Amino acid sequence: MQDLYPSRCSARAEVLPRIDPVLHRNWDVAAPLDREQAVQFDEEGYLVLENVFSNDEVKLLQAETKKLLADPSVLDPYTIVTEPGGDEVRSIFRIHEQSARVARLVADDRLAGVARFLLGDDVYVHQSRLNYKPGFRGREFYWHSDFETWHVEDGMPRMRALSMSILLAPNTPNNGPLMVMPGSHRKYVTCVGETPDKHYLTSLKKQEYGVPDEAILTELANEHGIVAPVGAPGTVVIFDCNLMHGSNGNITPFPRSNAFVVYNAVSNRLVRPFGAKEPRPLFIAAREAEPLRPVSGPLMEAAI
Ligand SMILES: O=C(O)CCC(=O)C(=O)O
Repeated sequence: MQDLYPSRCSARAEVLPRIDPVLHRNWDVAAPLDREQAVQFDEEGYLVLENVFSNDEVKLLQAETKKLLADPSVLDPYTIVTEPGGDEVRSIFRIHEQSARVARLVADDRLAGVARFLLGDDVYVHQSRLNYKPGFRGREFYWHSDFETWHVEDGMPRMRALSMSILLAPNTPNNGPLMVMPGSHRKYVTCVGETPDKHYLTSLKKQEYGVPDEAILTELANEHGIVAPVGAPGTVVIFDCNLMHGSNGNITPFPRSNAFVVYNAVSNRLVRPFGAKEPRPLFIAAREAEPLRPVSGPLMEAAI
């Protein structure tokens, strides 16, 4: 397959145009978002949906993540990533296959239905993770485009995927919320440096390849600005797979706990990686593209 988004194969970083649309379906009245929301996603590459989940649903999800964090021994050890230089949990991957409640969450129509609309296709879960940014010691996530890594290291052919961050603790300006450069999703920033074997073993703690050039980041930030969408638990932040984003460390006492779900269009399933010898493991990048059947109704203990 032709590589439409080559990266990590030249000595100089470049800014290339995006070939793919952002909104893959035209808006109509039946859409699960209103027209302004669809336009905002198209133009800025992100969208904040407040109060998507009720207080009771949030409590259920918070209890579930507390359980996952409290007893990592019941989890697949490969899916647990600790903070660099520490043993506190930074991320737990593949949470929808390790928890029935999270499996129900990722299929929820309020998430999967919106992903289907924006991506104009059936969707499947490419990746899920809990990013727990502990108080005092939670470290940053450096600037990156997810798509660059998913393309080079996983073999995602086109820009037809998105992430949803489900806020499970207050995300404030102080505790390391997600930061995005609105509009940056329309440019593809290539990176320098051949991907080493088993790069994921270090990159999930701290990324050293697939890192954008500082001069390009400066240009993008000057042109697009930086926004940090904050919100209460139950808020959902949706962002395009090629949006430049990152987050600062958390030196406040208040942990920041967000569940991330990456939906990919089934027509965009993974092929051979475009810039790595071996694909990353399945807990980071699913290679089966079984379409999700969205489920409606509240998340309830008894129903899970
Ligand atoms: O959790 C965060 O603040 C950022 C996470 C992120 O950038 C990612 O998972 O790709």
